[in-house]
Amino acid sequence: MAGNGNRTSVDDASQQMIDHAAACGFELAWDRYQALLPQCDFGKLGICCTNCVLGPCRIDPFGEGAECGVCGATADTIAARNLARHVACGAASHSDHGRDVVRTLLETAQGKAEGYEIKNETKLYALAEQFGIETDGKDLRQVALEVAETALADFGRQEGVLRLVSRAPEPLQKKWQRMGVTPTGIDADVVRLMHATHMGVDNDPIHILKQVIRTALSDGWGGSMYATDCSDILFGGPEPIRSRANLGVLRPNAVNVVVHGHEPTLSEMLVAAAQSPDIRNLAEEAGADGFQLAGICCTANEILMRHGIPIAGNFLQQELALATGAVDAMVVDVQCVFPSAVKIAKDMSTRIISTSKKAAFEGVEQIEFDEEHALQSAKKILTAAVEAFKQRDPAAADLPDSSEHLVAGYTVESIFSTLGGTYRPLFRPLNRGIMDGRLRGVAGVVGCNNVKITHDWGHVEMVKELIRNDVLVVQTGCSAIACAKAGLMRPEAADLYAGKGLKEICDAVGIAPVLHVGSCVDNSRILLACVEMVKEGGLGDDLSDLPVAGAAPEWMSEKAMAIATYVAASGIFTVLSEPFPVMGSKAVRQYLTEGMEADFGGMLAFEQDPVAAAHLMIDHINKKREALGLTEMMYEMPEPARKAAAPAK
Ligand code: SF4
Ligand code: MSK
Repeated sequence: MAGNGNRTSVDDASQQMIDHAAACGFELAWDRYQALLPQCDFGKLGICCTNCVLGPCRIDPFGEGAECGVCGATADTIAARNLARHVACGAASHSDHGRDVVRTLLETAQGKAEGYEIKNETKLYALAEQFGIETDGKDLRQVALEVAETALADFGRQEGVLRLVSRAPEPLQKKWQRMGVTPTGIDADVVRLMHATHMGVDNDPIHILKQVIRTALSDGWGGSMYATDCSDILFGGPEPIRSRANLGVLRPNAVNVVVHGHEPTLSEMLVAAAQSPDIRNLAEEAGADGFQLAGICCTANEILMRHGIPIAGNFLQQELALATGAVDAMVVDVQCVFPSAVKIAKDMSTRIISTSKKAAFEGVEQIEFDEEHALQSAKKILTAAVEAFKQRDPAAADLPDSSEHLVAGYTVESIFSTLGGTYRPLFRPLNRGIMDGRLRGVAGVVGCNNVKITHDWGHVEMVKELIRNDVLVVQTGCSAIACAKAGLMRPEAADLYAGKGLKEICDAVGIAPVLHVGSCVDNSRILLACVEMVKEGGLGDDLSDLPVAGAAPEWMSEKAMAIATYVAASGIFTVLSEPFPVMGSKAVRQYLTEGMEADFGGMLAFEQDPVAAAHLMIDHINKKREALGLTEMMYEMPEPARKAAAPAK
């Protein structure tokens, strides 16, 4: 495992629970990983194909065995096709989430979705205007109906161009046209990509990669962007809000309900139901000190951003939360939920409640969430949690007493008002900070946890190194949760960790050096913040001109592969810890890490050491500054915090 000495996690609360789990005999993801070693090298290199039953075929990377599969497919074709299937799945996951939010907006407009209302009229009207929908003389519901129908049509669009593509700067749209990768329709692009990977269809690795890029773009500038926009319309646009993060937010005497997964429609309603008098009475009658709602993974980020509901933990803390014995209900929907949750909860009073029509867990209670009767579904879930609380053995619970303060809730709109100061509503202070050399640039650091790297180490080390070098950091997903737990999202973090220039900006506008911008689908907010930086002027004409970079220092999911691909194809240099499983193909590796830059202005790099990766990003940002003629920084660059770690074995 790459990382920090003998620790499994750099987070003390997590390390405490990992040790506790070992003492209790609970098996965790790290144990299963060790039991699986050595993992298959053909899989890692992406040169095993199971796309038809003439195989499985695997190519010898050293040229001593088979050079191609039974059908003649080479390592290049196989690796590109495997990547295509991963990205198709990642894009489908974000986009199916986005579709459900749009459908909830539609049902709300039709008066069919109990308990939901349109909370952000400004964003609704902005989207209506972008779609060219006439709003004069129409009531709010009618406008919402037409917006939702127009957005849904983009999911089923068969030809033409995805509507939100027009938000990208024109030079970028032209690059996409030239390369033949402009997204058409969210569903159709996934289907076409899957078709391309069928045995005997697309065999040219670079041609396959172009199709991969088109589908990834239909996620970033389509499915994910719709998920964010329509969530903001329905549930309200986030504003900066204080909260806390880590397992210590769970309370010994409360009915602890942990929501885990991704879709915000149910969790929004759980927040409302937990405040209703009848449900609060139920908890009191059971002897509880109310409800404690907390989140894991991206559902956590959704309700943190809009309601300040605290975060229990990130991806690799899902089993640790259960191991506390203090969780009464873990309410799960889709994506990133370990099947193992059932095993850990089995011997406890904890109820795992599965709520999505799309996912079932063997042996798990299903309370299917129904948008038409959302409040009733939420109350039923909380009632089950109260029943579990009554069964909880307080003596068996072991809760770490640790959580950290944070500020979350930044969006393109709220960054406008926070950073805008006297210049509201402009990105001018941000651009000016970069131009006058107080800020070196901006980095988006996102993504998961991975058992191959000490838990949270990659995120925290990378982000500390970036802010020390005057790079403002924006974050989503489990990476945001890692840095929140490490105290990097408190305004005081600027004094402790930021370089002098960044600290001056943070002090002037009262922000932390690390800004939480939401869940995985909210990476679309980062794209749009970059668009606003270009529009503001002085930093070039395209996203690829900006002194910005992206990273996923502990990524693990297929969604992360889709995200990294659309970010790079939008012109932004992006560093990932684990290499994509394509390294068995020279052609695919070279295109992703070199060739892409000439075509799109952005490319990928793979570097497991987070400090070395941060310096790849800083070098890139410096290169972009130089191209813009911004060679002077207000303060000198500090010495690196430490030497890069030796490459992981
Ligand atoms: Fe083998 Fe070709 Fe079938 Fe893949 S598609 S399993 S390489 S025969
Ligand atoms: S939840 S995709 S582990 S960021 Fe979005 Fe975290 Fe990665 Fe899932």
